Amino acid sequence: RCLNTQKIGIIGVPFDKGASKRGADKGPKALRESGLIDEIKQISSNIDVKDYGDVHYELMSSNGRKIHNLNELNHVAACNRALAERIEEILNDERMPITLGGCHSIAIGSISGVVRKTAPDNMCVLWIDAHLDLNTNTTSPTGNMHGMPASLIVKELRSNWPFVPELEWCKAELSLKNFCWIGLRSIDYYERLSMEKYGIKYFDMRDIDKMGIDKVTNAAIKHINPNGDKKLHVSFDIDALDPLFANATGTPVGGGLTLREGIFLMEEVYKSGTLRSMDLVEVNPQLGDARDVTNTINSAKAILYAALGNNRSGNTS
Ligand code: Z70
Ligand code: MN
Ligand code: MN
Ligand code: MN
Repeated sequence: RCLNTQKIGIIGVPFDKGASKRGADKGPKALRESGLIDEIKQISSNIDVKDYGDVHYELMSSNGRKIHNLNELNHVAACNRALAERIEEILNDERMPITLGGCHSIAIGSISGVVRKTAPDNMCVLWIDAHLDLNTNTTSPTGNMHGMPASLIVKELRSNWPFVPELEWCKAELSLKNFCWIGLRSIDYYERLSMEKYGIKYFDMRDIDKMGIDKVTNAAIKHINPNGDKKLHVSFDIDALDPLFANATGTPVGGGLTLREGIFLMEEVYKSGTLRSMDLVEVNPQLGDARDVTNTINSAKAILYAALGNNRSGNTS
């Protein structure tokens, strides 16, 4: 076996209950049916990819009461708890977990699973998104938990959360210091206040216009991983891309990344040699027309292939 074997584990999360629109649960199936696994194998003969199938979960017994402004909490909590265990399993197999969403609430489980196998100070997170996803149940204008995953996994916001027994398994161990956002252009009022209060590092679309995607990407990677010794998790929300390239998603926002910027960003991530785990979320094949769906799936795949070392000038192994 080649020394540079890249061992990858794909896990699907057919889950959309963190969002208000239905259909992101069909993302994993649409991606697989478009040939994802075989195409990954074609990137390089050094890639060894295993498909772990989909996450299944059972609801925990509930007292039927509802906590304020956390839509579908029981489903979000149960699904993510199950996902965290599958991520642990993939890491125990020494594979890089790639989580196919599903809505972005699934980052609660995917990142929690990674933290269980990594010292929190030894990992960092790049959050590629039009949105910040840093709401809590008191700041969220919608109650949709796909707008909250980042706030549940960082210690700085722990005290902003009430005690939520369903989410007790989810420990807030990461620090916002180890996070950077790229692609932002839709931020809620209280999210903006949090950005200022906690000095959150981000490059919004305006920064990309000013600096260009090369400088932005490398400044982001350098900021969260100055010595290159940390393990990188990338949480990629497909709505970071402009709706021209990814319209089949629940909350498209104009003025986003071009597909080329998205690909370049992930090529730089690959080149950094630090990528350890990744989410690819919010592909919703039930939105838009057939052309929108095909475009979005092709964009999502191109992003993932760039992260796995696909070379636009041709592959040699
Ligand atoms: C808003 C909220 C969101 C994705 C929408 C929207 C969050 N900030 N995330 N679509 N992917 O409801 O919290
Ligand atoms: Mn998101
Ligand atoms: Mn988003
Ligand atoms: Mn700025």
